[in-house]
Amino acid sequence: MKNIVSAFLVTVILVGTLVMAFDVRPVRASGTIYIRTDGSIDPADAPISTFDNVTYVLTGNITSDAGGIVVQRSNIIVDGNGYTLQGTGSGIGIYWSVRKNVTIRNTNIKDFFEGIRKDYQSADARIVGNNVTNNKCGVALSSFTYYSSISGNNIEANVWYGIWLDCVSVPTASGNNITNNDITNSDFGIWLDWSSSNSISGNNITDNQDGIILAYSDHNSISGNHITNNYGIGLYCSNYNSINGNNITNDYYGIDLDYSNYSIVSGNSITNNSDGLELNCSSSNIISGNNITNNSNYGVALFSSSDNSVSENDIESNSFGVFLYYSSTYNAISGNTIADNSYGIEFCQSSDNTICHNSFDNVRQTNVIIDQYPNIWDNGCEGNYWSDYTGTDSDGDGVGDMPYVIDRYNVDNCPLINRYWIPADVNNDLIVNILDVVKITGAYGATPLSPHWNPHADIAKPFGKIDIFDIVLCTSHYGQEWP
Ligand SMILES: [Ca+2]
Ligand SMILES: [Ca+2]
Ligand SMILES: [Ca+2]
Repeated sequence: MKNIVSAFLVTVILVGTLVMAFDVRPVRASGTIYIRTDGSIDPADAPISTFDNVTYVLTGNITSDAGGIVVQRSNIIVDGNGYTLQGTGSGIGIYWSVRKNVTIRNTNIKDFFEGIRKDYQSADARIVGNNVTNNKCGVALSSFTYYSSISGNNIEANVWYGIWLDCVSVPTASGNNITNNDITNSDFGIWLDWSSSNSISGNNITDNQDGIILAYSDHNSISGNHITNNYGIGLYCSNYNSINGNNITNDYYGIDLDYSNYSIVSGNSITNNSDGLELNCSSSNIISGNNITNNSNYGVALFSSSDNSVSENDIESNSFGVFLYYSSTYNAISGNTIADNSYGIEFCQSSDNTICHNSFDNVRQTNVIIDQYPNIWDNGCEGNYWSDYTGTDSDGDGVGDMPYVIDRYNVDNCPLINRYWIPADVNNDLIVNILDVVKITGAYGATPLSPHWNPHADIAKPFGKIDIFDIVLCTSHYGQEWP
């Protein structure tokens, strides 16, 4: 009996020492911990302390087989202090609704159904520097949640969504910033549903199934993200979005717009994906200044997509540089470098597109593949540069003497002798010098009806007249050479 009591006491002391040594005071709350409206913590013995009813600091790990923490008080900070809020696969790690100005920081949140959820009319939240892992959904913002930020979090291995902004009606989650998070190993890195005017910037989005998806979501900005080893950025029925300066590599597709209009895609690096940039049934978008290289299938592909502008992009070393398919019409493709692709540009059942001022120099000189649907290949005085053009330029105006004939419905009447680079190179000889100035002064004062009119010299506004502004633009580039 004495030995049994001794053993029991030793065990008690040992366990007590271990608990003190590791400062582990687990709360196995079958229930949930509440931060009540009056500032109290319920249950009172939960490992959370506060001195001012503003900052609530975890003092130990918490395990819950229901919801973890429910915030019922506005204007507070929950600081995890590096401790872990551990779930058992259901419930929500930290939840609040109709509360303003709540900050959640430095908390490890794992194994819940949802890691963090803030609901209806909860503005000014800050979700900062947390580890949110192994939940079904990492961070969820729902209806009417405004002016909140999700930044600097590690959001990893959440089964469905890393970050999910959702709502069932408009206006929805508006004006939220999602910045500088690491988001990995989810089905969807970031998903916006019916969510407008949000900013997604500077995130590392890696090894998810999909990187960023917008559905029915307008006026969002997606910029400066690194998106690797997922599907890249996908827009579905989403308009007026800006996708700028992202680095999208080793994804299945780089950027995919489906039924999405009036968006601007600029300054992105879209490399080493299967498809670079794809538009399906999407109109009036601007695709400009992107680097679209080394994609194994298409560089830029338009399917049943019209009235888009594709300009000033480097489209190089893809299988197909530019691909227009299924009644893609009235698109303007201008000023692009389309080089070293297996095929430069291919058309299928697509007409009335304007292709001008591009530079075509592709593998085995397969610059164009076309199927007798007519398109426009020059602007009346200048067309494109073709690496396989063999004509001469007897009058030295930079335009070849003979047209570049693709088929009888597709003719570049004004093929350029050298690649088009800047308007100031009036005679297209790859240097801006006195010869260009002379071309402009020779046409000075002319309008299109004048005998000495020279359309190549009309490089600056007002267009339709050669005047001092054309000379000023030219001389401002004086001495410049390609490249
Ligand atoms: Ca000529
Ligand atoms: Ca020149
Ligand atoms: Ca002018």
